[in-house]
Amino acid sequence: MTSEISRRTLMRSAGAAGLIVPAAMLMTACSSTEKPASVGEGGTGSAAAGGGDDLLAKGKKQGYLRVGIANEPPYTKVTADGKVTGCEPDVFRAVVKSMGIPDVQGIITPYNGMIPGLKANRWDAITAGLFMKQSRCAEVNYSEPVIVSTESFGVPEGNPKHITTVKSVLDNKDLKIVVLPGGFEEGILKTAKVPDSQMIRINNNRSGVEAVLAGRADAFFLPTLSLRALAKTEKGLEVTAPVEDAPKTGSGAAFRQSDESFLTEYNKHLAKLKDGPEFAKILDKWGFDPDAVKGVTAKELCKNPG
Ligand code: 6CS
Repeated sequence: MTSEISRRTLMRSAGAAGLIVPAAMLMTACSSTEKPASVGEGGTGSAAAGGGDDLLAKGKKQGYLRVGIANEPPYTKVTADGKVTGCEPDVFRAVVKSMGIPDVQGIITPYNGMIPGLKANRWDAITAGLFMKQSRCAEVNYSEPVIVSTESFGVPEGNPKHITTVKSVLDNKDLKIVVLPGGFEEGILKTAKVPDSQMIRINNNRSGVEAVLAGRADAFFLPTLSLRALAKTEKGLEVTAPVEDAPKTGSGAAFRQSDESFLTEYNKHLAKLKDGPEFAKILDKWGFDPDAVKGVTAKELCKNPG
């Protein structure tokens, strides 16, 4: 499985996106290999033009597909040596491998750039844990769900402001809540009519935690497992129990609407993966409950408001 970064691709992506790729990744870049990059930032490569058959043929021909990711463990994770992993990319890689496409190349991007980037053919799919909701399902086609997960608040130890539900935020107008721009949690607060003045938008998870620990914000609203992963290294952060009045979250791979035939094939192979041991092995590895997604459909999750 290709897992190295091609220096040429990284520099092109970084240059094009104006983003700095951590030196560590460049250090591990293989110089002139034909292997595709496994991760870049804000890439501008030429992904498939729409049209499912093209996508499958293209993936088989070049040996990989490009995916939009966020680098937010355990949903997505780029290792120090540039490997694209995490629950969603690992499931995606297993499914497309069974379709005859051996590898995956990741492009790191903020959540609010994922659908525009997919539509602009900068990547071929989104495998970031981009939770399903009406507005997103109107723009892209999701595979059947891979994960179902919950939301929590990251708060200072002891949760001094007693932030446990969306209602507790609504009831205290002084509370400032960090959310990711265009993220699912921002949408939950908007749907609940939380004033915009109570939201602090930060695009970097560690900066979100720092804002809470420094007292510039009262909580960071993020998926439970993402906050628990951050709390392992960000001392002083407490993760609340799952937020009871947040909608049920879940995601799968997201594709362009023009790639309908690819999606149909993808779902067939995903169903086969779910019936075997590998699916549970991947989800268990990243801390997700493989049984939680049983019986849950994209149609159901796409009814989520916002
Ligand atoms: O779907 C979203 O927008 C959210 N998904 C994850 C995995 N993290 C935060 C983001 O807001």
